[in-house]
Amino acid sequence: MSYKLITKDGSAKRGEFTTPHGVIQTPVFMNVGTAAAIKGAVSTEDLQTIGTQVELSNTYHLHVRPGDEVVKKLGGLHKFMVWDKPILTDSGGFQVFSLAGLRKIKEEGVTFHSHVDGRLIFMGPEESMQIQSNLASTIAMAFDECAPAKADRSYIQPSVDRTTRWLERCKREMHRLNSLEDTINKQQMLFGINQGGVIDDIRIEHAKRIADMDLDGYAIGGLAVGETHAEMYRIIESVIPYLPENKPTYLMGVGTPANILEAVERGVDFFDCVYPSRNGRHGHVYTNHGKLNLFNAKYELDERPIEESCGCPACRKYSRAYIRHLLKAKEMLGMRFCVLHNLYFYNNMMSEIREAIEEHRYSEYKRQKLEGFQNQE
Ligand code: PRF
Ligand code: ZN
Repeated sequence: MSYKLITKDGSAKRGEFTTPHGVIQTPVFMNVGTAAAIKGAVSTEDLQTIGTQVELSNTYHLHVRPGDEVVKKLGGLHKFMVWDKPILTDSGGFQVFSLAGLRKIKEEGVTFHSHVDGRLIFMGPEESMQIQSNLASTIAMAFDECAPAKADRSYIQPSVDRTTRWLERCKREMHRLNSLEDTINKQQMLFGINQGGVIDDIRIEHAKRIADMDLDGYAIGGLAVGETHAEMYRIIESVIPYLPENKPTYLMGVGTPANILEAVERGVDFFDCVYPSRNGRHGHVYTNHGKLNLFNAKYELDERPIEESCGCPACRKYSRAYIRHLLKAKEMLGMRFCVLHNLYFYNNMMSEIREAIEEHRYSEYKRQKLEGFQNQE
């Protein structure tokens, strides 16, 4: 068993997930490097400095460019990026539905146009597993359909049934690939993905079915796609009791610091989101007193760091005034400092969360943290 539940505080889990690329302490925030790069000129060496435990890349993007066969020839994603800790790859399911020019969904898989050169590509469960096996990530995600937020029962039920059949095919294909002589990571792990929109009974039935499939972990997909926060929290609460407690849970693509605090309280182990890097690139930085927009004129002569107590490479030395100047002058260094700070902020919050759960004071920690975010400077 690779997941060890260290302790619980209410429903919040504090876990330890052992992988062939090292141990992941949960709850954890995975740092997003979609195309094998963290946007904002952040290197894997930087990731070591800011406390990153897991890097996340995308099957779809790397298949399109540089091509998963190229990455395989170069020894896999770990060697390519020079990152020896865990990597999770998303299956392409979500990116194909949200980014690429989707053409058609069939039982076999989906056809879509590449966002790079427009060429027609087919991807099904087997193709997704083959690409992820070539990339040789630590954890591969199942190929799923993330249904639109507004979809009704008549769309969602057949979509979820197909996602279940796709999961069975993913499991079979991963088993086959892991036993091949020239597979780089023969211990690649597979996480299943729960779907079902905001319809509780479909979600629960699906959770029960995938829980029986003995996978390495379980994700909750199809959320943060336009439903309300209340609906998202309700679905997490509905589904978690039906997912194995002795396996990691992963809420895909979530979210704000407040969303993460709420989801941890309901039993989620893994998170990922583009917010810290995307906001950083726009000069929006997280602090314990809410978000700051460093483009604001009030920081022109502000000699304080972004956050006094922060240990990130930006805050240890540089002022808000200097970083504001860099951003306004469109110097890449401005973006880089903001992204490093934001990722550090998220990673550090996860470390505080783990400590609070261990000391069984999570609800008080969450209350204080959320209260702080309200006191915008
Ligand atoms: N499926 C996959 N990746 C995802 C999602 C999903 O539903 C989401 C939804 N928030 C983000 N990333 N495969
Ligand atoms: Zn900082």
